[in-house]
Amino acid sequence: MEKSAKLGSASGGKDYHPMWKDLGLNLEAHDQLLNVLGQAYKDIYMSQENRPKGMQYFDFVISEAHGLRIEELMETKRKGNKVVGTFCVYVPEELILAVGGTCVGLCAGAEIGINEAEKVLPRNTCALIKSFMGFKLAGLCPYIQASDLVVGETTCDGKKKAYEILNDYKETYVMEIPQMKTERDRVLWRGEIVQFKEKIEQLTGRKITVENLRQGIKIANDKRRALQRLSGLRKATPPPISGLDALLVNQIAFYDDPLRFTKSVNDLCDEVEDRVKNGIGITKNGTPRMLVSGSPMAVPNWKVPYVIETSGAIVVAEESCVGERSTRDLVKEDGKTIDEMIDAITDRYMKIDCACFTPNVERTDHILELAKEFKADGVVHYSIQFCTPYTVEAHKVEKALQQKGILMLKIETDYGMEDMGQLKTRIEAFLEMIRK
Ligand code: BJ8
Repeated sequence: MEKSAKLGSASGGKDYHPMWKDLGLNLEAHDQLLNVLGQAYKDIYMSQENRPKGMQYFDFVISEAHGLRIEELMETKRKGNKVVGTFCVYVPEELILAVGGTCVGLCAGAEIGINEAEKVLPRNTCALIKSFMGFKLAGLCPYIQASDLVVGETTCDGKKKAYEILNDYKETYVMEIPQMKTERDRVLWRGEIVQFKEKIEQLTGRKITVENLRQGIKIANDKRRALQRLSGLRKATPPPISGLDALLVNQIAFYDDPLRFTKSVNDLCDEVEDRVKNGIGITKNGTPRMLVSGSPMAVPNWKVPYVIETSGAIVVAEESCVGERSTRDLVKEDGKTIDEMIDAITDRYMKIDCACFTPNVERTDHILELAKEFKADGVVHYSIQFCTPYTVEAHKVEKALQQKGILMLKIETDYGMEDMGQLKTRIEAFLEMIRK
């Protein structure tokens, strides 16, 4: 991708309407979405000061998220490769990459399309689920339109029941995720991965071999390594990059070309590393450092970090699937047979500590570790409204943090902007408590 487009414009100058029409998007509503997104991006991202220059690449990717990136996906499809759309970090990307496929995270972070979603889903469904359903039903997500297959998972009840409805509009293959982490659950999950491998082979007409799977594992691991490197640099005092920018990089990881993305993150890290060496920060020393923990924040869900960072604090880490939870663990790369590689993939994914699991003590332990490593002054626990797993688990998290003397603020919100003022008041009051 050339870095020449107008930053923050959601179309980059070229007219993609013919492509969007071919994909079956609702052109009028989609134009409105891009206008809203372009404006929000300018207000939230381009207003930040002192950003690393390396963020220009990610600004550009965002500006072309529905344009050039979709063109690239259509091009790879013309060459006979497949595009697989997903909603969860449990879907093993390695198997898709092995056969030259592309794995993309589907649109699920905006309120638009909600009226359509509420025609088929109860109103009190979490915003992420309503969002993906709304994007599909309102004809707004070019990624789902470009996907040859959508892969869902039996994580929370809302998602697994919504996939039954989504399947009426787009073929949705569902992976069964266990609810516990005993040996029996591992056996179930390994079986699911083997079955998914067969599904991908059938979809692409290509065999997964030791060589191509090794390559798939390496590509996915390299991406995670680059994101781990960026995360590690945020431990510095003062923090060298804003939480908003780091979140953006993690969000883009779900749909950019993985090789180009990894290189761009490493380039950004080189620059950020220099900042750390020279003591250059994005904020002054003494700015309260926040760990945000909980439900994932899909593009363009920037509300909570935006409010935190415009209220005098900085986000230093995200304990979330768009953050540490999806980048922390690597797949072992020393497997010599397909069976060993499948074992390594099984083990890596079994470590994901989604609140859909019970018990889920690993997550609480990780939050405590992160709070310590990143020298967090407080934790903002974020649950998407009506997300039972994270909202209920917040109680255990708060108790564990209290025992360590770390303050936590519980936030439950949707994708709407109506509660921005109220959130700001609560976050400012929380920061006041921390400063005392
Ligand atoms: S591994 S966090 S990406 S399921 S917010 S839809 S849990 S009601 S998104 Fe998730 Fe996979 Fe878990 Fe991660 Fe349900 Fe909660 Fe909505 Fe959620």
